Amino acid sequence: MTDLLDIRGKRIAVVADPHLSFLSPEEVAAFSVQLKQLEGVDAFVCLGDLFDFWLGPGNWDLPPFQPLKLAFTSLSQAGVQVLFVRGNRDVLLEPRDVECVGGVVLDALIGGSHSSPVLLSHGDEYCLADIPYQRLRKNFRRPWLRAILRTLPWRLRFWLGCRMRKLSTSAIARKPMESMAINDDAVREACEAASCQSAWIGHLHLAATRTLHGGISLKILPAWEPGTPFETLELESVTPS
Ligand SMILES: [Mn+2]
Repeated sequence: MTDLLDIRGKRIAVVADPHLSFLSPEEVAAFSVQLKQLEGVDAFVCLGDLFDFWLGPGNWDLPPFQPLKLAFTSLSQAGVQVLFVRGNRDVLLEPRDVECVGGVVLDALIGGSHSSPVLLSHGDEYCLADIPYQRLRKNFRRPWLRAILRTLPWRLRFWLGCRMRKLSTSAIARKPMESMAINDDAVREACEAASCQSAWIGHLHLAATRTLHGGISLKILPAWEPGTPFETLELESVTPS
């Protein structure tokens, strides 16, 4: 999973961590309305955790997700590139899972302008201090495990999803921020490998901007909530002051 799509030169709407759930249809509806109101963008990027938990095949068929499915489909039919970066909650997303809405699944991409490229990813890959999570992340990226999980009966996946969500919520609630913290060296290395001077991530559910050692600027997007506008990655002034 080292795909790195380059969409520099395009105007991109970006959102992180909406954590949409079939348990909160009103939030799914609010998000879908925002998608429908998007104008003047070439691409829409969700920087991970679009779903509070991706349950595998059948997830899109849940009634609360119908407005979302429609909104993404209209967007892609209108010529907007719809890009889903895998987060930790929807790590099991496969490209074929979003074909029905005309979307693309990936782990990272490059946006911004040709002179100021920005590396966009979920950001969990930089939280190296969280060792139990990094172990889980590695396992969920093993093709054989992914294949097994996909073929489990829907009811079992639904049960597992609800259970994982509970465990994950309580683990994060207890976790000190230090262990969630970003490893600056990891960000810098990824930026250097992609020839970018800036990185945009989500995952931490807080809004922050800082300049790392070496001059790399890091922007952390807050988790979307109803009423939060999508960010726009403009072609100019992508470097925070
Ligand atoms: Mn998240």
